[in-house]
Amino acid sequence: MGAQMENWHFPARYDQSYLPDPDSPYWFPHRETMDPQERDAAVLVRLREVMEYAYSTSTFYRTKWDAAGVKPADITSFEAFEQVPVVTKAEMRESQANHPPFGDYLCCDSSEIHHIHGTSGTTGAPTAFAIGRRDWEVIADNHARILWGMGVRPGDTVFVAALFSLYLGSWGALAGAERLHCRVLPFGAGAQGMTARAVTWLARTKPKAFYATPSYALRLAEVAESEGIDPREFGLQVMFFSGEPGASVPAVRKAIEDAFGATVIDCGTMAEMTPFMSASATAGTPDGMLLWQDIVWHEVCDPDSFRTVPYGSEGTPVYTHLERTSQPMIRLASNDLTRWVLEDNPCGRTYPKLPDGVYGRIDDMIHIRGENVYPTEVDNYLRGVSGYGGEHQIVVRRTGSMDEMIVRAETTHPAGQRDAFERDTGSGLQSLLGVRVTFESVDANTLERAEHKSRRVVDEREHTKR
Ligand code: 8LH
Repeated sequence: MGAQMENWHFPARYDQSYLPDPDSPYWFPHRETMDPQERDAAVLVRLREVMEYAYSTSTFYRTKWDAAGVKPADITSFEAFEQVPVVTKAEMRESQANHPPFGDYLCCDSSEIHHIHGTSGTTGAPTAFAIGRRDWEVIADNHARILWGMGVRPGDTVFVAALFSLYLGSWGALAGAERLHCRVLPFGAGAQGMTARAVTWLARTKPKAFYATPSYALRLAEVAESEGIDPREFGLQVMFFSGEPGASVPAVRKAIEDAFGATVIDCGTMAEMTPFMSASATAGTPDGMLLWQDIVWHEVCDPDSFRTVPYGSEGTPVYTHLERTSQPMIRLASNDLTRWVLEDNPCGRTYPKLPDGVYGRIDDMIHIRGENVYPTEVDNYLRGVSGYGGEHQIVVRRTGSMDEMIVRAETTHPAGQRDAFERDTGSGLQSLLGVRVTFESVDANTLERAEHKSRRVVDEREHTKR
């Protein structure tokens, strides 16, 4: 069984010169289309191997599992695996504070480290990611394989329009496209005037594929249009996105498709989980995200018990590396929300799927007057309203003892002619969300646009608590 799976080893080993048959939609036909139960059985053996490796090379996992009474050798069923305590971001921060800079979950020799990345640290102490040299090659292979699934081929030009700094998104996309023998344009993002320059370079190089965050793609379309250039002229065919919800939010997806005339592909787990593209749609199954279970083991779990929920149900993703030897994550809790299904995929891959993508973070969900509001619901709604100006903000504040939600949206309607827009949009939002909404409109192009991930929610209740 395992022997039939192409290049199935731990530690992983891939032939760096391998490319599939040009006519094959699959990079590894067997692994991608095999009976999912057989694949899961091979993964279970692998989970034990990865745990044995982590137990013997890291104090972090040894201490954690000893305290929980978990032994790698006992992981002979998925029920047993679900008893393995999850890793939280707080634990990683603590481990790095006590064992700087990479924490005591660094499982490889520090001489093996090839790249250092990290979180931006805007909301607390940054976390450092150390990625081994061999792991980087394996990540590149995995991402090349997933890009192949999206329809990207050797020789295609791939335009990477995301921050080239600590952020792993851009670097991971670059590594995959390089391994796939593409022509990569590591354009970047975030510097003054760079979006206008991106328009020029896209028009000049006419890439086949493009990578960014979804909000940045919308920003780029606005800038192109303001310069009199139709983004469809770039000739993009595949646009793949990660970093935030958007590519699976129906109205955002449609806005990108309409603006650029390209297929929109959603992908992405977490930076810690690089190869983060292990959740990704494909050319043949472009909606939602497939869980490439032989690269990273994805579970969708109850957020309290961290036991998997049945297919069809909502839960929080929990991720386990199957190939990383530097900082392997074993049951990393994401704090995100999603729903998973296992059904026939049109592309023929036998992976489970997140049909609505990852639709939000548990901690971004706004709890107001007993209701849960997902910011993506507001985004999805506003994009369907005629006269919406393209950007909005959600402010939650406490007035007296009552929580109040204010949605401030841009409109293209001229001042003095906004009454109907304000009334209809406000009442539409209110009935969609089930909470009272104070709706305000502002001029188009006045709210801040994201160059990276959007931050549309301002919860002033947290400030008043401090
Ligand atoms: C997403 C998505 C998505 C990420 N749909 N939410 O871009 C992938 C990696 C590099 C990344 O963004 O990592 P980072 O900065 O650690 O952020 C991870 C979080 O970003 C993740 O937990 C989600 O909340 C969000 N995210 N990709 C919806 N396709």
